Amino acid sequence: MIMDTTTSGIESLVTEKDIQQYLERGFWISPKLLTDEQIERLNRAHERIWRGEIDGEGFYYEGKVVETDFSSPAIRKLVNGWWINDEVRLAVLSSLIGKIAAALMRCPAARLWHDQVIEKPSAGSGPAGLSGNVGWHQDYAYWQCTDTTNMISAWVALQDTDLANGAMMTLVGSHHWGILSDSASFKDLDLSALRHRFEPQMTGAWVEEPCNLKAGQVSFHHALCLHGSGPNATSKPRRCVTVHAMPVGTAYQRHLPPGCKPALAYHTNVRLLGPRPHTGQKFDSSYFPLLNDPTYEREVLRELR
Ligand SMILES: O=C(O)CCC(=O)C(=O)O
Repeated sequence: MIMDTTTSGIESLVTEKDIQQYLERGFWISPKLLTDEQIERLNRAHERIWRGEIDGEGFYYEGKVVETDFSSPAIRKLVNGWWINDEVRLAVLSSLIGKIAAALMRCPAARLWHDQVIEKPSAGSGPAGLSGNVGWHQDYAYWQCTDTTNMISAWVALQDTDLANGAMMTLVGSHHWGILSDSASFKDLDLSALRHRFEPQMTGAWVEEPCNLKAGQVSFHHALCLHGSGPNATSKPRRCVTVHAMPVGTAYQRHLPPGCKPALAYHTNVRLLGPRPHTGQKFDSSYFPLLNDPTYEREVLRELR
């Protein structure tokens, strides 16, 4: 894409054609959205997080980070890094990502559902095995307590990323297949077994596409888009921050949609609605902020001009 640096807004970064592509294919890859300095700062943020350092006076969303086994190639992740790290907070609440997410969801504005800080360590010199994999899954399989499937994930690359270091892969058009059964399968590491699980439910062809990203590019995928990833066969960690977002006005739903197991009708975010949540109650408190912090947007647009 050619940047129109004469305009000052986000419209120069995501066009109507890009939005159509997202709606057809279920994902869209942005141009570089972070400056080199921001990428460097987020890499340092990762290191601080994995050392157990926290900013501010608050607490972890899911309790203290478990002791990390740095020799394991298994993925490590922290949910809601923005609660405890200032740099992650800036990136996650960025209006740059928020406005693009809203444009792709075709809604007036986006709110944060939650974030994830994810590191896929190097598989080392031995055979990679399955332990660094992320199983083919649909994000909405975990989010069925919300009243819309029109949710989105922004995967922010903190290094050049391709299949060699375990890039995410998406299945083209799979968001048109609806919610599949047993697709809360992030932790099922056998990608070919999962393909066998999903093939009978598919209403289109199995077309994998790697999300090849330069550092600072962001891939946006629909909550029903099947995606997963393989091992990191390089010597360096593969790092990202993911921003999971929803349209303003998204509300809680208690009813169990067909095929939804009771455990999946619950999400830890539901407790943030208070002790007696009710169907129709909006996820609109400060736990689910509007994605409108202009800091990153200012810095990036300044650099582009
Ligand atoms: O980092 C990965 O390989 C998977 C991330 C993911 O599942 C997501 O961002 O929704």
